[in-house]
Amino acid sequence: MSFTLSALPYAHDALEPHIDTLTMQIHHGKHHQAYVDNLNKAVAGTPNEGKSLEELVAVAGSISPAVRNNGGGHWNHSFFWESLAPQAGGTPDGALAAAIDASFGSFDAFKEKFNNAGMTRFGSGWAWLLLKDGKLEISSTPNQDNPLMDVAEVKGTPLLGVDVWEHAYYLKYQNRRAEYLNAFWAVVSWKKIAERFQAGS
Ligand code: MN3
Repeated sequence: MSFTLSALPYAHDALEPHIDTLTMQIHHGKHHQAYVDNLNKAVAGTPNEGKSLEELVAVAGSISPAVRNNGGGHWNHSFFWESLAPQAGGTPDGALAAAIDASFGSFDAFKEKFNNAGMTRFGSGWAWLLLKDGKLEISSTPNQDNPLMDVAEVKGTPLLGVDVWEHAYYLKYQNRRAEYLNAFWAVVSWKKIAERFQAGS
């Protein structure tokens, strides 16, 4: 049973103008597809063939770099597409909003800290909002690592992640990562993030 690329849960142009159509086409159809293809190649004929993506990610520190990087890439991008939606953005409500206020002071303070995690990740990687021991935390990871990995500096259950690899924003925003990070908030599906929060807390 090999890994496959799921279709996007919306059209390629659905996140315009915040995330542009061509970026979505290349990011999903080329970059994410390549992680899937390279993961399948890396596990073929090894004891890791047949293991689930979650099983592989959990032991990232003791598997080959090809499985760690491409398995992380497949997991992270699948999670990312599901975190976004057209006509989304705004602010969370209910228990998630209360937890964000309690952990970070306010929604604006949370956004600032999350954006800062994305801005200060040198090179390529991800910024995360995660649940750790029942509390919300913000972290960032290099390359295609994520908080589910045994090698993560801050381990926990990811609720929201943003891809800060240049391939996620360069066509529209060029070197302006801050502008991309600001635009990202307009397409965050707080409905999905709240579901993950409920399931994890
Ligand atoms: Mn990417």
